[in-house]
Amino acid sequence: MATVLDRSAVAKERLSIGQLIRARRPGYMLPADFYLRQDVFAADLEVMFRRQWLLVGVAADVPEPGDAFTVDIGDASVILVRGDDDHVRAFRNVCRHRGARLLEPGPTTIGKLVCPYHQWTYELTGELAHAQHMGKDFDRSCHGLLPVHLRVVGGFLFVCLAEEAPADIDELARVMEPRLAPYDLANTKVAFEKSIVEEGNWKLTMENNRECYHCAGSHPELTSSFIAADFGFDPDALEGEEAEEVAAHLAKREAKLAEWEAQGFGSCPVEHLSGGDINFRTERLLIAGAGESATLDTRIACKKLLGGIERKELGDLHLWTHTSWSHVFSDHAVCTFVLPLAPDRTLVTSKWLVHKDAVEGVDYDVEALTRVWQATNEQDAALVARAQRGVRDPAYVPGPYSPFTERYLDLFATWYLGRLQAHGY
Ligand code: 3BY
Ligand code: FES
Ligand code: FE
Repeated sequence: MATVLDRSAVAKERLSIGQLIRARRPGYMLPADFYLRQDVFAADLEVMFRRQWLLVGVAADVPEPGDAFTVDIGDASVILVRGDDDHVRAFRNVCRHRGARLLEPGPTTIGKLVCPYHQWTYELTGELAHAQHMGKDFDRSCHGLLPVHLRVVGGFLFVCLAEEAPADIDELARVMEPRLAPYDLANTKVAFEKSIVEEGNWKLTMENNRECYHCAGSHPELTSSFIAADFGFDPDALEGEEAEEVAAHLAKREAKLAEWEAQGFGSCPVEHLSGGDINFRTERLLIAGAGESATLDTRIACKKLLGGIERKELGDLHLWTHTSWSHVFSDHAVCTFVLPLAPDRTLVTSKWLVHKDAVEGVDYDVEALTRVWQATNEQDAALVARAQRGVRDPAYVPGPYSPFTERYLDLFATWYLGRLQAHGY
C-alpha cells in the first residue's frame, strides 16, 4: 500500500529528470516516468539517438550506385545513398534552399538528388550542382547538403547526428570487422524486411530483447534453435533433467568453441562494452538441435551460404547495440533495429539477408527463412505492449531484475542513466 501512495506522491510532485535518475534503485526497473513522460522522451531522443551511433540499415539496402533510402530519427530525417564511387554517404534530408524535405520515406534510385520544390539539384556526394535564378555571385559550394557521420562496419550501416561523433565506434569496428569478415555481408541482399510499430517505449523494447527469461513462456519457435541458458540461469534453481541439459550444453559449447577456433573461424568470445558512449555486446552462440541456423528445424534455410563459407554449422554470431540486435548464421543474417516514435510507440524493423546470388524459390523459401524471427517479433511486440500498459497503471512500482537472467537489463538501465547524467541531466 505504501508503495502505491509513494507513486502518486511522485506523480503529483513531478520530479525533474535528474531526480528521477537518482530515484532509481540499482537492480530494479526504472521509475514509470522514464517510460511515459514527453520530456524524458525528448531527453532520450537527444542523448540516446542524436548523439549516439545508431545502426539504421545494412549495405544491402543500397546495393548499387544511386540507391538511397531515408531514416527518421525524431524530427530529423537522414538520407543514405550509395555514390557513383561506390561509397555510402549520409546527409540531412533538408534542402539548403528553403528547407524542403528532399526524399520521401522508402527506397529509391536516383541519378542526382533533385529537390521537388524549386529543383535545386545535388550530386550524390552532396555538392550542389544546379540552382537556377540565384545570380552570378551565388556560391554553390556553400550550399551543399549537410553531411551526417556514417560508418560501415562489416556491412552494417551506423549513422551519428552529433557534430562530433563518439570515438568508441572504433572499438566496435575493431571487434566486429574480423568477426563479420567471413560472412561478407556487403555482398548480401535483403530477402525480406518488416517493420512493426510496437505500442511501448523504446526502452521496454530493448529491455525485452536483453533477456531470455520470457523465451520459454512466449517463443515456441525461437526456442527450437535459441538456447536461453546462454543469457543467464540461476544455478541453484536447476534440478534434474534441466540441470543435466544445461551442463551438457555448457560442455558442448566449450568443445565447439575450441573446434571453431582450431579451424580458423574464431570462437568470438563475449565482448561487452557498456562503460562509455557506446554500448555493445557480441558473442558466438551455439544453436540447438542440428546447430545450423535460426529455423524451425535448426537447419540452414538458404542453400547458398554467406561469403565463401562452406561449413553450415557456425553458430550464431550476435551483435547487440543500444538500439539493435543482429544474429548472423552461416546461411543468413537477421538484423533488427529500433527507432522511437513517441513515448509509447517504437518502430522495430527487421531485415533478413542472404547471399546476393541466392535465388528465391531455388536456394531459399522466404517463409522458411523468416518464420522464427517473424513469429518472435510478433510475440515480443505483444509483450512490450503488455509491459507498457502495466507501467502506465498507477499501481506500477519498479520491480527487481533477476540477477541471473536479467543482468543485461540492469547493465542497460545503469548505462542509460549514466549517459543522461553525462549529458547534464
Ligand atoms: O535477440 C536476442 O539477442 C535476445 C537474446 C535473448 C532474448 N533475445 C532473443
Ligand atoms: Fe529545395 Fe527550394 S526548397 S529547391
Ligand atoms: Fe523475446
